[in-house]
Amino acid sequence: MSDTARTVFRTCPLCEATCGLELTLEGDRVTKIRGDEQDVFSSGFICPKGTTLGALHEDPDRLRKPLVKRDGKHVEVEWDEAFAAVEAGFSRLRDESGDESVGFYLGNPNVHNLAGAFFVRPLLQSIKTRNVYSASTVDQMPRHVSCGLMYGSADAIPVPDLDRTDYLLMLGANPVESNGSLCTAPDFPGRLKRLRERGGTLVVVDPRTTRTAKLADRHLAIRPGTDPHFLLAIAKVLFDEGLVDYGSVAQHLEGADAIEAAVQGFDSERVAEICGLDADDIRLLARELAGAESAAVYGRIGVHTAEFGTLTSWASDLLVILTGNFDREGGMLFPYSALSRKRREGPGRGFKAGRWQSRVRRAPEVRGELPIATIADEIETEGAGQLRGLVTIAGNPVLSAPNGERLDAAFAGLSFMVSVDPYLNETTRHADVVLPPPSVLERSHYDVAFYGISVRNIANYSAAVLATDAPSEADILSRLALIAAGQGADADPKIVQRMLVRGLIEREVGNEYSSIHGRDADEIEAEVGALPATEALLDIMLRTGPWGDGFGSDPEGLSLARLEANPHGIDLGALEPALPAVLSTASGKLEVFPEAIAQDLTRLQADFTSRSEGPANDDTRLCLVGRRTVRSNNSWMHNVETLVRGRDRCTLQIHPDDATRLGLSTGSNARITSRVGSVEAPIEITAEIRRGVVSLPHGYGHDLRGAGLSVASKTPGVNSNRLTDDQPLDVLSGNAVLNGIPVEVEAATA
Ligand SMILES: Nc1nc2c(c(=O)[nH]1)N[C@H]1C(S)=C(S)[C@@H](COP(=O)(O)OP(=O)(O)OC[C@H]3O[C@@H](n4cnc5c(=O)[nH]c(N)nc54)[C@H](O)[C@@H]3O)O[C@H]1N2
Ligand SMILES: Nc1nc2c(c(=O)[nH]1)N[C@H]1C(S)=C(S)[C@@H](COP(=O)(O)OP(=O)(O)OC[C@H]3O[C@@H](n4cnc5c(=O)[nH]c(N)nc54)[C@H](O)[C@@H]3O)O[C@H]1N2
Ligand code: SF4
Ligand SMILES: [Mo]
Repeated sequence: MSDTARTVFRTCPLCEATCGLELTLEGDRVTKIRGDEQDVFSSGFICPKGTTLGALHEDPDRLRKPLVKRDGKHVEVEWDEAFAAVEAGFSRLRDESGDESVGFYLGNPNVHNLAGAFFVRPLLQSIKTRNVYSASTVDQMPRHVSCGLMYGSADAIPVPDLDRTDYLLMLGANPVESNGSLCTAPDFPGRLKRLRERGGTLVVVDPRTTRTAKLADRHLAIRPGTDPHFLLAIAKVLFDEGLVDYGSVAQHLEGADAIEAAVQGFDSERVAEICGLDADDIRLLARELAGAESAAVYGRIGVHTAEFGTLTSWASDLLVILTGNFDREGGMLFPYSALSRKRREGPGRGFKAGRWQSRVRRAPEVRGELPIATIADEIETEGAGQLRGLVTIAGNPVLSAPNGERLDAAFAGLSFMVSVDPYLNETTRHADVVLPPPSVLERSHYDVAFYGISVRNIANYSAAVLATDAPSEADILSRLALIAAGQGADADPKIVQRMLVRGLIEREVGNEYSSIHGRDADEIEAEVGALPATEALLDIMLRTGPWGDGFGSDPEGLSLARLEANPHGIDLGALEPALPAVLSTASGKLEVFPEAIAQDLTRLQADFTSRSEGPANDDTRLCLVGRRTVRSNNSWMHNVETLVRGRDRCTLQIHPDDATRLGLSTGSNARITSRVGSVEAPIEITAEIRRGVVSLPHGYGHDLRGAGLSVASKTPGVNSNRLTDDQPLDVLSGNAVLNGIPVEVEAATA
């Protein structure tokens, strides 16, 4: 290391794993990134994406200045001009068609960013619109809904006690490539290996023999879309064989009496047939789950982005509850993050969805959002309330949402669009104004969301590595909020920021359960007054949280200052049982068989009947599933040269028997056609996929005119979401169905 070099530590914000990084810099240049061996959580683990923070910062395609579209072309402008253009666009929209005609789409990186955590909400509140959409409805919304119904809060999400469990049943997840989701655990692969080293068992249910499946004791290559039937068949075996034992949660359960009757239809033999599995495996799994010292069940994208996503999420927790593994060491536990609000026993407000419906398809609202799969309907369908203007923040729905081609055309027809994004991507190329936030090195970081779904309680704050004169993303979002609220393009973003800080303090001093209840709000505000708003908000939340210093009441407790003094993070320990205090259902109980689930079960029973009788069992009818590879991150990191180098990863995986039957050979292309679209992709013949199933990764298709991704466009791949259908939804959550799509495959002619 040269004399001028310096080392900094920061958490990687790119995925849910929250790895600690050690960065070496010469001046403003990152010369090396490796895993931070002293990080309390990741202990030096890093994946290939973690080394690219410098490349992302330096990427010449990353926007440094706002863009405004003139005569169909994007040109760079100064910030004031860009905000003035936003103001003009918003006023025109509102005059022409009212607030409801403005919509929002919030993409995934919002949850990886403090600005997204704190400053999106005031923006949404500044306009009276129900047109709010996000990546959650192509992702985890089913899990929010099942947890909301069962535990009372959509954010009370139990996670497998990965480091202590003796048995893990995993469905539709591939953490060796994805590094885990809704289960924050840096070095997930290492943790799975250690599970087996200590004598534990890993079972993976996935139509593909993934790298995770290769680590498992057992791999069951299930037919896509049949996981809920499979899980309920296991539940039935537990009842039939007298293996149900609720353990210590029994006293907290509501609705348990009705479960046995409800699962009677899911006979192992019949279910095994539709799943394409062996009934003995179903029975074995039931006995193993019941017999294990401790056990957890974990499902992810493959089972959530499916027609019965919510039901499946419920059924996976149900098995944990039936076998006495809920809320106990080695089973499933609720994280208690440093930003949690303190828990208290007794009935809560419970979870409600469907407070309003989407205009065209009448899809129910969930968590204040409508399904992204219906946004094209709202844009295309004329009449009062038609969606005419859109703000996208950190998203790329043209590539990430179903029926991408239709969506692309719909966006082109909008009257006004603003995007907050560092890239001119397939979606933001439609924007009239693009507002780029500073780079990943130019912002501070704390994983607000992910420490709430983490396998240990951790707190870790990273200061910005490099300074910048450009507006922070907090400033950009605040200025948008002020414009939307009619305060004009020149209003000072500090107005919004001070309001947020003051509002939080006043809520805390007014809350009888807060550690600063009754304190003087001015005094608290003075204590955080010197900090930027983002840091002030974080500091207040940390200090009034369950581990906080209470602004003096517990001098040993957490504060931002304490985190700054601990650049490798602070480990607050393993997860602990949280019942009943974690429950906030209206009954104050764990609603193990919620009414909404009971109703949806009739839909599953109908599906079961049609699958048993119909052609769904015929493996010559192909269906499409997705996949992830470790070197990519949804749609937006294909512009990093080191990640996309080498072989084409956007291939159609197909089983040798299917390839032979269809006359497909390696080295040529296949044409894949679904109800909504058709694409061509290179063929990859592999026995590591179930017969009857083909797989394409998502996030590709970088060949659309007008985007500015020079590296990605050299190996564009195809958009798998031109095949996924925007019509079927998981009814309870509004989540899109991205797996198990019926397709036809043939040799491409050209
Ligand atoms: N490298 C990389 N890492 C990422 C991302 C990325 O794009 N690339 N994205 C991040 C994000 S936003 C998320 S949400 C997480 C997702 O994290 P994971 O859920 O682990 O994601 P996938 O790797 O897509 O795993 C889904 C698996 O489900 C299987 N599957 C498909 N259909 C079915 C089915 O019907 N039943 C069953 N049992 N399995 C099925 C697929 O074959 C696939 O292996 O990853 C995060 N991490
Ligand atoms: N077929 C299929 N489709 C899928 C999935 C699947 O498994 N199969 N997975 C789904 C899942 S789990 C997800 S999460 C979605 C993701 O869907 P989206 O969130 O819509 O898409 P991303 O590709 O994550 O795009 C993120 C955008 O955020 C920008 N960005 C990055 N960092 C920042 C930042 O700090 N600030 C701002 N303002 N912008 C930033 C990037 O430039 C990029 O344009 O895709 C979904 N789509
Ligand atoms: S696993 Fe996720 S958090 Fe860890 S280095 Fe890779 S991208 Fe970053
Ligand atoms: Mo996601």
